Amino acid sequence: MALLNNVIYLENALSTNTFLKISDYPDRTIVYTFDQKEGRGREDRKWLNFKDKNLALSLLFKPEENVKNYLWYIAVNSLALIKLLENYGIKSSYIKWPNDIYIDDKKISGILAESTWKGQKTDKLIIGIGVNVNSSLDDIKTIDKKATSLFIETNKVVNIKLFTEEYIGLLNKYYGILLLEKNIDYIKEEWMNKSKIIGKKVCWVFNGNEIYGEASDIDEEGFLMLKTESGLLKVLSGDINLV
Ligand code: BT5
Repeated sequence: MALLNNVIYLENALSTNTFLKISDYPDRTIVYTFDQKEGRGREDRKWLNFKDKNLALSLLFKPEENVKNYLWYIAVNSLALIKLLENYGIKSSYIKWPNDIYIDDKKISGILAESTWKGQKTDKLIIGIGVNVNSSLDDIKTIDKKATSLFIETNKVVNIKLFTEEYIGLLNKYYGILLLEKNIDYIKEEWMNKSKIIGKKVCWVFNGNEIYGEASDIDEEGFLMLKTESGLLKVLSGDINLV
């Protein structure tokens, strides 16, 4: 039986992450829609969706043990998408640590990981991903950052339903490696391979601060290590930009 076998399609939703947060579904439920009306990004930013052209998909986990951080989950979602994009002929997509997928300097996908707690215990872990599948150049122009879609990159309209089924298939594969085989080494290696920032000069932006350094490694917990003039720093949040 597939690991993620409870899959719910919604005609529309305000936000698939919020939907899972406020409702009561079992561990390993997937919810998706092609019409998300109020998609959320990190730090109260907005995630734009273009009706019937974009995928908004969220996964619910109800872990038995507290999850120290969500980075391996974000990694799995990213690796599954990169593999799928490869299957559609795009060989150059990469991870902008920790939660974005880019092609060149354009964002095609973003991930929002959230949790809810019952006392000291993680109750829900929700990993939501938005993917620009068939959005047009005109759609993308309304986004305040450089962005792209699978359609723009390949000039072919994609069957979004099939794309989603294939993505769920790959999520099953990669979550199997993380949660059943518990092979974090494999996920870490693949994640580093697809990250393109290891060994490069980057700028870490957080709370209005900017720190420059070299992205040197991803540690055992999935955090990025930044080599700076004042020593090695562990990047816990914020954004990393190539310089
Ligand atoms: C993210 O935040 O990139 C996380 C996006 C997560 C969306 C999914 S959809 C399913 C689930 N349900 C939700 O409500 N959310 C999740 P962040 O790194 O903060 O980036 C947000 C920024 O990306 C915005 O401020 C824009 O600059 C840009 N952006 C917004 N919509 C975009 C789009 N469709 N394509 C590319 N970039 C976009």
